[in-house]
Amino acid sequence: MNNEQQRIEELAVNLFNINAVKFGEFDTKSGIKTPVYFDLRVIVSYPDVMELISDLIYEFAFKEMDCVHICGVPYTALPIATLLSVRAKKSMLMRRKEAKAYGTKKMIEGHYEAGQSCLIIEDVITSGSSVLETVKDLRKEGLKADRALIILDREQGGRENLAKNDVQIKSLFTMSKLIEILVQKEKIDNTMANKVKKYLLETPAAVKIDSLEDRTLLTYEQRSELSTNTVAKRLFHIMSAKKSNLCLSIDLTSTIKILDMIEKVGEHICLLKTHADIIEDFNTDFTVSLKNLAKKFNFLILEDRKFADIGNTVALQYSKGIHKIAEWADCVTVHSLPGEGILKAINNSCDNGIGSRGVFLLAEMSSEGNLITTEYTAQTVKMASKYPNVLTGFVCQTKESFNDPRYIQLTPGVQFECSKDELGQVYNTPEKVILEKGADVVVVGRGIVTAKNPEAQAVLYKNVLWSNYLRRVSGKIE
Ligand code: 5BU
Repeated sequence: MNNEQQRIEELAVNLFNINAVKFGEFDTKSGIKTPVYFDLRVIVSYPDVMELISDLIYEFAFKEMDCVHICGVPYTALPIATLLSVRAKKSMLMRRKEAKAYGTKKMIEGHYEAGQSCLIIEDVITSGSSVLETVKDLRKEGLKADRALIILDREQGGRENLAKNDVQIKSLFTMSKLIEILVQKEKIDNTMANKVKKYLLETPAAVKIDSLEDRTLLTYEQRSELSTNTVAKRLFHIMSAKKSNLCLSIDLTSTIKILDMIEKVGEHICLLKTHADIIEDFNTDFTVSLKNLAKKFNFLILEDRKFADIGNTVALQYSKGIHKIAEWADCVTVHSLPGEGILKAINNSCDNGIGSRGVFLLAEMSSEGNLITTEYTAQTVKMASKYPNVLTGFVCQTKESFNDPRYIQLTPGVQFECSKDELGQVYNTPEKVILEKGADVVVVGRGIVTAKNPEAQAVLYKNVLWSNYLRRVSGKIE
C-alpha cells in the first residue's frame, strides 16, 4: 500500500474518532432521514487532523495545480485554505458571507486582478451549491474559478452540478470510498455500510443547479466592470453612455455611400459592422475617415471578416493585404472551426503592438439550414474561455449558448417583422432577441440601410432595443 493511501485511511479513522462523521439516524434540513452525518467544523479543535488534511490536499492535488489564489468556502474550509496558502506560499482570498453594509460592497477580500485564477477549497459537497456561491462571487470579480478541491464528495449530484457550471472538482474521499475504509478498519459494520449505500442510491440526487446568475439580468455597467477584454469594456461603456445597443451592419459597396450613411446614423449606434471585401473603392483614406467618424460619434468598428483559416494565414489576413484590418477595426469576427490557432493568431497580433483588439467568435448563425450544432456551439464557448483577454463576445442567436457576463452576445438577423429573405436569412424582432434570445448588441443591416429614411429608422430601432433592454434588467437598476 502506498503512503498516500495509508494517510487517507488514517484521516478516515481520525474523522470517525473525533465525530466529524457519525452513523445512526439523523434529520436533514429537507426532512429526509440520513444514516450518516458529517460535521467537519469540529476539526479546528484537532490540530493533527488539520495538519493531515492540509498535507494530503497539498500532496495529492494541489502541487500540480496552477493557480494564483486560493479561496476557502466559508466557514469550515477557511482554516484549511489558510494552512494551504501558507504551505504553498500562494495568495489567499476570502469570500464574505454578506457584503459589508458600509464602505465598499466588496464580497471578496484580498489583492487580486481580473483574469487571475482562483482555486476553491471546500469540506463537503452535496449539491455543490455552496461552492457555486463562491464561484459566482469570484467570477463577478473577473477571477477565473473553474476548479475546486473537496475533502468529501457525498456523491449526490454535486460533481455533476458543478461540471455544468464549468467547475471541475477533485476530492480526497468519495462517500463510497470513506465507507469502504471504515468497514475495513472495523469502525462500522457491513449492515451500516449497506444502509448508507442504500440511502445514497435511493435518495434523489440533490437539487439540480442549472446555472449561475443569468448574465442577461445584469446591466451593461455592471458587466463592463467584469470585462477582461478592453474592447468589450469600451463597448459596454459606450452602450451605457449612448443608451444604444444597436449595431449597424453597413453592407454598402461604395466608400462615399458608407461615409454618408454614417453621418446620418452614427449618433445612434454603439457599433458599426463592416464587410471590407464588398467595398469596390476601398482605400486608406477611407479607413482614416472611418476612424475619425468613429471618434466623432463614439462608436466601435467590427469588421465582419469571419476568418476561418490556419493561424498563420489569419495573422497575415488580419494585418496585411489591401485591407490591413488590424489597423482600423477594433474587433473582428472569427470562426472557431480551425481551432485555437486562430485565436492565438489574433492574440499575438495584439501583443505585437497593434493595440487592444477583440474577437467575436461565431458560436451560431442566423441563416436557415446552417450546419452548426449545439455541440459545436458548446465547444466554441469552451475553447474561447482560454482567451479572456482577446475575446469580446460571441455572435450567436440564443441566450443558452453561454452565460459568462464578461462576454457580449452579438445577434444579427433582426427586423421589425419576423421574416426571411430569399437567400435564407432569418429575422427575429428586436423584442424577441433582447428578451427571449439574450442579445446584448443587436445587428441591423438592410432594416436600416435600405429604409427611405435611415436616420429615422435607426432611431426607431435604437429606442425599441433600449427599452427592451431596460425591461430585461429592471430588477437590477438601483
Ligand atoms: P441584414 O441586412 O440585417 O440581414 O444583415 C445582417 C448582417 O449580419 C450581414 O452583414 C451578415 O453578413 C451578418 N451576419 C448574419 O446576418 N448572420 C450571421 O449569423 C452572421 C453574420 Br455570423
